[in-house]
Amino acid sequence: MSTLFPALGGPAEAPPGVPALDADPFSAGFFADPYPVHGQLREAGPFVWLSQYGIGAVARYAEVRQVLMDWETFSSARGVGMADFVKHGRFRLPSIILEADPPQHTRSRAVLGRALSSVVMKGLREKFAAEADRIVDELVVKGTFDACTDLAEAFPLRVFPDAIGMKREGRDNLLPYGDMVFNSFGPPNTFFEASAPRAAAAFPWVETQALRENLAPEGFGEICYQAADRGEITHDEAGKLVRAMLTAGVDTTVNGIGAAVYAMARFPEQWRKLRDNRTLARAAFEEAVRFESPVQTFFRTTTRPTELGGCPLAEGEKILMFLGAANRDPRKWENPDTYDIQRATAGHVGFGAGIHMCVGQLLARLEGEVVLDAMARKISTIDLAGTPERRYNNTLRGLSRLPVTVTAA
Ligand code: OVV
Repeated sequence: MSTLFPALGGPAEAPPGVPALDADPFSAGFFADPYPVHGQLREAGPFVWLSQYGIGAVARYAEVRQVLMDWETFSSARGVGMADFVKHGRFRLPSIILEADPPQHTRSRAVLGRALSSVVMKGLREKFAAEADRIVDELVVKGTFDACTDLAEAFPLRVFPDAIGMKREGRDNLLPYGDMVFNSFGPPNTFFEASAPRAAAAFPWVETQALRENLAPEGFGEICYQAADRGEITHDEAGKLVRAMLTAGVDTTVNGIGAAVYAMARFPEQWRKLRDNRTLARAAFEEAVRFESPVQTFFRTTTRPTELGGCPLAEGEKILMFLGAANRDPRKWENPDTYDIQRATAGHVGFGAGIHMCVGQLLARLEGEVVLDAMARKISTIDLAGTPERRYNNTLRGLSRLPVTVTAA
């Protein structure tokens, strides 16, 4: 058995009794069609060994959820990627929310939770809905377009930086920047290396954009700085939380919206259902998040000796969670490979679970809902107009091209 990345992984050999798999879940072949390997991982056992990396993994719903819910044993503070901050260092300043445990995490989360609260979302709904209408109107006139760039990317890039309160210049840095950060959670493979040059200039730009002087007085960013004025966090931490929003909020929603549009193009009866009942728009987005799981994987690190799926674990071991496999585990879901907008999606782990569950989930849902609602009002039919192309990323699942033809309602 070989380890591709001995510097990152632990021992190549599986612990006694733990089934080992040779598949590489950070490879082009896997990204093109992860579902057969997801099935193998789930069927092999509750806890499996990835021989190529010398790392343990969980792919069944029950164990993924167990790890997510137990932050005291399965910590985020040593990084949620393959690299262990303690053993391998880090390539960027750690996030004070994603890569932190309580009590630091609790303070960060309280502030970001307020900046992205339902009350704040209520104030944005009208503006977001108007932008969705405008973009969809333009696309209906076009007829044939790339739903990836012209819709799934265009919409978040228009509304999200405005909602944060960002300047206009340089927003084209956001996608390459996010692409690199989400690649960095995997091994230092060719996908990571390819994203680095494109993102190099984006890193200093992001730090600058997160400064108070570069943020509008109404926006998520200023809400963070006002919390600092009140002493809830430091002003330096406020900047770090703005950076976290810029990192986590773009590529994720792009791939979430892309997942929903792609699903609608492949499941015409679901599209018809949505058109018949537009109150299903939010549920249709949620089911797209379960179905495609735009964030496919995250790691945790054990803080103490423990047991997972019957296997004893030492302190300081990385565990890979396959969120996408959990979201299609037949032990949990009926017809998991079917996109069904009337499914009870509660409990899906596409946004995670527990203390780290996506703090921007209400923003993501608002974006997804208003886009699907605008589409359902203005579009009659959606058909693929070419072969979709996948964007390969170590963490994110999504497309780089989604050619569609629509007809007006
Ligand atoms: C959820 C997420 C993804 C990427 C970056 C961050 C968070 C961050 O907090 O920086």
